[in-house]
Amino acid sequence: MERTYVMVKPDGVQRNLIGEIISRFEKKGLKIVGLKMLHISRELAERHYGEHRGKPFFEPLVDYITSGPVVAMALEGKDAVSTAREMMGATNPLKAAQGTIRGTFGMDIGRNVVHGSDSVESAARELALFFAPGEIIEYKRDIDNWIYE
Ligand code: IDP
Repeated sequence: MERTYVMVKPDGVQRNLIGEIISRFEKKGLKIVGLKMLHISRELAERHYGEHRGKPFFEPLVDYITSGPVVAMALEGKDAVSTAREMMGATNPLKAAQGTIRGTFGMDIGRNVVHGSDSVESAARELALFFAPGEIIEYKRDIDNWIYE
């Protein structure tokens, strides 16, 4: 089973979309193995988005992601990284397929409601940035027999 890092961004929190977004992942069958609210520091934001340093949107992106609390999630499941990305839709919400989270709830690339790791490697890196080892919870979910063959 794979793990991914998903986050409700500050606009998602302010727009009362926390429950809606978590609910979509839960209903899909992804298992929540880590969950918390935090206010991201500039230092953490700059590490998380390190690959974008130097790009014109880097500073506005750090301002955005530190502008209010976020909800951080560790999700586990079959192909969790690509599954969560597909559920979120394209980075630009106006390009994201209808029905996806960004396609349903977003208008602007700089306010795109959710984050999800883009590869297994970045998932491991981001999970380690946002969760201490003891904050990822291993547990058995009886319903898994009805979700997986
Ligand atoms: P992703 O979030 O879909 O993986 P990335 O290219 O990794 O997309 O970009 C990270 C975040 O930076 C995006 O989710 C978006 O909030 C912001 N971003 C990316 N490109 C732009 C841009 O051209 N203008 C403003 N913000 C951008």
